[in-house]
Amino acid sequence: MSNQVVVGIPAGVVNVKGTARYYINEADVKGIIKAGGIPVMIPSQARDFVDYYVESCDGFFFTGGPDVLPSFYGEEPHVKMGFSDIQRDRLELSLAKKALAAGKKALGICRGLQVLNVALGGTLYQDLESEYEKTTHPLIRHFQAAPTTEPTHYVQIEDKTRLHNLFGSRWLVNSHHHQAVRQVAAGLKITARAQDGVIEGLESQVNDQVLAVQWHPEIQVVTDSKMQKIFDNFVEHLRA
Ligand SMILES: [Mn+2]
Repeated sequence: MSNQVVVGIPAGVVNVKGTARYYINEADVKGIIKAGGIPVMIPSQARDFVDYYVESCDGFFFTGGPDVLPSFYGEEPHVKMGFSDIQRDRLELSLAKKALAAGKKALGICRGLQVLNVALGGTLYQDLESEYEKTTHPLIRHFQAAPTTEPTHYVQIEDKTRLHNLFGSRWLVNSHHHQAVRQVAAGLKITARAQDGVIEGLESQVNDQVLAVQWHPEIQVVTDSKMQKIFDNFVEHLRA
């Protein structure tokens, strides 16, 4: 069983009928298992054991979730900033920094892409609608009203990227975010953008450590089976 790979997945807290519980969305776990990886939950309170997780997991999957506290990238909270979870921020930022420094690989989805960017020194738009500087195109809708299973906008994908190998130069994706990457961290490159220029994908510049998308492939996979390729590609790279 030496070909098995273990994927650490940080979990946030959700309040269920007055009881605080750790959670990872089922769709995220399914994506990893279907790709052949073994998922391991990392509760946000386990921050003291980050070194253990970095050593014992082959890779890490940073999932969707609440807004990263802007103090972690040197800003005061914008009036349109959303819900946040400081314990999860602390765990994930520490884990991302230490894991990448140790040469481990990471998959980031939605908030996960943003966490990886912030961990490496990048910044975010706290609220696209109020902060995004309009370039050649007006801002499109990134917080779709349609069910998340349905794709709503295109992404343009850069040549010679892992994303391009999976989807080609253009693909229709879902969109469930009001924040986005502003300044790209050193060491990362942009792999996909929406029509308005909003960053929809990031990868490592010189190696295969980071694969990240702004949309939700784990949910879109219900209507587009190709979305599983993101998980498959991540786990394949963990085996390599
Ligand atoms: Mn989008």
